[in-house]
Amino acid sequence: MMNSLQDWPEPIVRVQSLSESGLSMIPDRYVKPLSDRPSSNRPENGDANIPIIDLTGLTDDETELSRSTMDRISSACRDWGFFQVVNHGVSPGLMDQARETWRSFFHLPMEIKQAYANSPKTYEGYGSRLGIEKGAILDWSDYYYLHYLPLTLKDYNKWPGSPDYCREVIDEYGKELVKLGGRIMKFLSINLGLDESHLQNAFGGENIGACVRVNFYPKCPQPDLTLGLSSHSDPGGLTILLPDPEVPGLQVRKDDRWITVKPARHAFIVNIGDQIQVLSNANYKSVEHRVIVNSGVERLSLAFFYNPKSDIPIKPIRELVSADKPALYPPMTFDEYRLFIRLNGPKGKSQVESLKSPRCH
Ligand SMILES: O=C(O)CCC(=O)C(=O)O
Repeated sequence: MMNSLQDWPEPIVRVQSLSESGLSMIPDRYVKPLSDRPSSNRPENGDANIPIIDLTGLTDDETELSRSTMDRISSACRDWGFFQVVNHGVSPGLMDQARETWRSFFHLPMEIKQAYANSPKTYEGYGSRLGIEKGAILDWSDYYYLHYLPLTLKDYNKWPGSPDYCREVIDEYGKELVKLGGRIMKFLSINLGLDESHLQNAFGGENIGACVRVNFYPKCPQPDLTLGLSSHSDPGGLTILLPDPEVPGLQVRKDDRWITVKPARHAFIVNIGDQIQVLSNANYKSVEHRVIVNSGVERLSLAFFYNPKSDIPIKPIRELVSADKPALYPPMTFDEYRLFIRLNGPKGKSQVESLKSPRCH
């Protein structure tokens, strides 16, 4: 297994270089089968959006505003698996700085970026594909992936050295996002009827993992034939996404439609990952999402993954298991779990579904 993760099955092509070469047709290996193309589904309801939740009212006191905000978070977790948060406590200036720092990185000369080229062993660094299946149809994006926590995995040498303030900005951003992640974990825990630190403790308490994936979606001459990121659910705990404020692209599955997220100003997009689906015994669902691209303008997003400690077994929380609702998933560590996506790439929700105990079908 480990050997098969040593290297990519084919030479890596940077999507940004393809885009900048000015080609008018995309190469075949980016052309999706008809059923996966952006327009293959029922047209979306143009006004629909994921819930936008203002966290201002969330105080420790049991005020009405506080209760109604908690109820809105609860419904969003059950009905959508996704919501946007505003007034979340992270400074808008830091959000803009983080995004623009990464934009500067992606606009550096290719030789500089290539020094950080990644391998499928840890995925850390500058990458252009997920999964190592030879001949796979690829997504129209490049990315940068790095570990922020635990400290034993944090390695500045694998973080960009330029722009020269890049590492400092990532550190500052990471610190704020760990704080926000911890707060959201409390809300979810209380809403599940648990003690406020129960979910966090199930993640390993202070010893969580945290990673960043910066997605760069270059302009695409034939956006109707491909996707920037194929449909997937996030394998980790919680994802806190900083979207591109100017360019929509993220689509969330709602029943049999794809809803395009309209980002609110200085909002984060929060979504439930597979590990919380498992811990909550499917009270909360990790929902499939994908990214569409366009011919006019590039798009950049920062995904912050707030994950359980990677070597502890994750299984449905005892309080959420009953005779009526038996445990839907067997225990599995996050290390074991994420090998699937590292080998197979984004594949809808096939992994978490395949884990379900047979007696529950
Ligand atoms: O670019 C986006 O808006 C979404 C990115 C995403 O789904 C991911 O990084 O897992």
